[in-house]
Amino acid sequence: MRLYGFTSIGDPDVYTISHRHLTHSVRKPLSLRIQNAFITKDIHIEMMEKKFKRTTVTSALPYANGPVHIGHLAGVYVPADIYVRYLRLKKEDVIFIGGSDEHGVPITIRARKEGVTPQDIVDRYHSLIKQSFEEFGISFDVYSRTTSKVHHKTASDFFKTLHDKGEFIEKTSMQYYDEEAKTFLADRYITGECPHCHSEGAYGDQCEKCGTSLSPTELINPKSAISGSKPVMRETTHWYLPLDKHEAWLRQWILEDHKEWRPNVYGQCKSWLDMGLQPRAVSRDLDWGIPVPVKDAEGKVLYVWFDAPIGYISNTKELLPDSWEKWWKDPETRLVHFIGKDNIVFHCIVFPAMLKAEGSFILPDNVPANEFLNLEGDKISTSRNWAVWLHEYLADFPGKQDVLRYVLTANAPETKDNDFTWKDFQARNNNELVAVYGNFVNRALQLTKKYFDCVVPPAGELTDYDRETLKEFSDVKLEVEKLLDVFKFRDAQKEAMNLARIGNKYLADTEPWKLAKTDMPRVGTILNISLQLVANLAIAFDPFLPFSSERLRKMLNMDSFDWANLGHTDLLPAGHQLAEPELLFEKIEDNVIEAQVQKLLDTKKANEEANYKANPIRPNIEFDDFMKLDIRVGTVLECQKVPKADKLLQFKIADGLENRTIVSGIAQHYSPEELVGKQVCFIANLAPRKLKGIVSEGMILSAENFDGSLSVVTTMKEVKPGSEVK
Ligand code: B3M
Ligand code: ZN
Repeated sequence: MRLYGFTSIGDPDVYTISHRHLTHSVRKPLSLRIQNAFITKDIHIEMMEKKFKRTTVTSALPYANGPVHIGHLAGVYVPADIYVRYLRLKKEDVIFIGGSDEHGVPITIRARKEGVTPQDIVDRYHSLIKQSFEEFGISFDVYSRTTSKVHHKTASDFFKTLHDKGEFIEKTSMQYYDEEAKTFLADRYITGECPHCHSEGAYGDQCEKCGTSLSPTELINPKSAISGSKPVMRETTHWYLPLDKHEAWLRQWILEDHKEWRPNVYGQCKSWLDMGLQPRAVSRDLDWGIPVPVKDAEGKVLYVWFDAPIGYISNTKELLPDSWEKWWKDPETRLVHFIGKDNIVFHCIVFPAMLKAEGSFILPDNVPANEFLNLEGDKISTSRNWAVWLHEYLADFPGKQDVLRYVLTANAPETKDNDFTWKDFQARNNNELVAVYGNFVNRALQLTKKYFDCVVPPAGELTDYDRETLKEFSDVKLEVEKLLDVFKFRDAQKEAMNLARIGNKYLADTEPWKLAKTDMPRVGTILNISLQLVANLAIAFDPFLPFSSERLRKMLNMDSFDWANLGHTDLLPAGHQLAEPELLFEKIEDNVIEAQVQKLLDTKKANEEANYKANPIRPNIEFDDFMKLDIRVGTVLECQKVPKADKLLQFKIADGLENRTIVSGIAQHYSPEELVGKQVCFIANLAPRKLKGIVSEGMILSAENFDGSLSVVTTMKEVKPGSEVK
């Protein structure tokens, strides 16, 4: 990342930006009152130079086939909500669009499993998800759904426009068809033997055992997951968006014009673009979804990833039937998509290509995608019930929405995957929310109650220390603002907490309770200053902890908040009546946390038992059969990732004779550097086979943990390469 230094050169409205040999001046827009900024990202300059009248904020539409958990909240909805609340506090024009994604194959699979209709599934989860978001204060202006009439029409018309403009190509291909169920089969509906690792139960799009992406025709002995019958090949025609035709402008737009995007987002886009874009099918043979609105398209629906992002537009229409267009078509509107990292390609490449092809829409200005949040060291998983579900959290911690919001932002997976642990949750509540923020607020309010009967005392003469404290406070405020502007929510919240630390220290240093007998006017000054800081904190934390700020607003008896007032020291005039103080946060005890940890341990145990049942010990074999296996120890000489295969590593192994190449599906569990020099056990006489074009001469042994994580098998003492394992 480039470094820019900002230095004031006299005129308070003009700043010099120096970057190596380049020096030029920019005029500071009035809305950004930066005094002595030093920022590490050029994005801020872009934001200062670009003038937008309004902002359309969208957050990924969750699939309505399960409840939402802390991973959703941390990755998408809390950051989006912080940003929107911040803009609203700045009195900017903003809309916040959300909704459920109710199409797609997984919903139909779930419905089939439960013996209900897809509509039943989405009705159930749409309401549950919507309610969870409401309860956590995710302040959508609209939360609708992709089964709505408005959306069906909008998506259908969008397809038709592209179709009529000749923006699609039609391609006919052979696809599996289930003659018993009389339906074409989605990739996920076909199972069979993996052509690479030969395990059973691989899906038509991927083998979950070895991680190789597949196409259904590669499966050995394919079976329909619907009827169990052997599917046959049939011709089918689909519409494709020729992304290859969009590649040139996409390269320019992302790689040149949007260098300020987060490195993870930019990097993923670059690697997609560098691999070369291919036409993408935008229709499917399925009976759940939006019918393809052209002639002779019976049994075909829009691909879920075609209609879902259009859902943002449909939901805006639902919110603002008469004025939605300015939020999507006016170049003075800024469009920002909040998503998780698995949605990057759709929001940065496919959807922009759709919008561009349509012709009248603006493109996203930024796509601040997050990495993933893990839970107690393991990947969050719906199927393994390894999650903290929002509705369960609320049942266990009523009224503590802000605590979770705070902890999730403090650990936000902004640059890398992060971990949620209950211990950390407790520590952040007790040591930060209670001991710093809550403590300061409570002391300031209680002292005012005690000495001034809940009335704001007048401030007398300020000491140098008072002035320093106020100055320090207003500097930090600028820092919070700057970080929010560039989507660094985690750091912004940390700075907000630093404001509380300043307040806490001020009270500890000035000790007004010791002066009460001797110098009441000085006590009044100290408390006046402290109360101004409290009012400031309520504003600074409002985007992050809306419930607490609202309670504090009532205690302070303030009408409303305005970000522009942040840093001001006259928010509460002398004589202003405060309400009765209450505790803002309360300590969370060990037993409460232990209960949550126990709940997870129980889940783990249940998963282990289920896993054991699913993988029982296989039938006995004869000794001679065992002797056919030749297992050896080898030393890893080289190890590297296999291009275009997320899960594969290529090894060069010293095996005592010559070196051999082995390809192994453990890239998600080890980085190549961790393995070089290590001893591994491998099957030495497995017939060679090709994986992604590389001939693999053997198989490295790993133990598979119940949670699916892999641990490579090694020897307890170092042995000579080529040693037999028996
Ligand atoms: N429903 C995928 C997901 O929830 C998808 C997002 C759609 S955003 C338009 O991860
Ligand atoms: Zn496989």
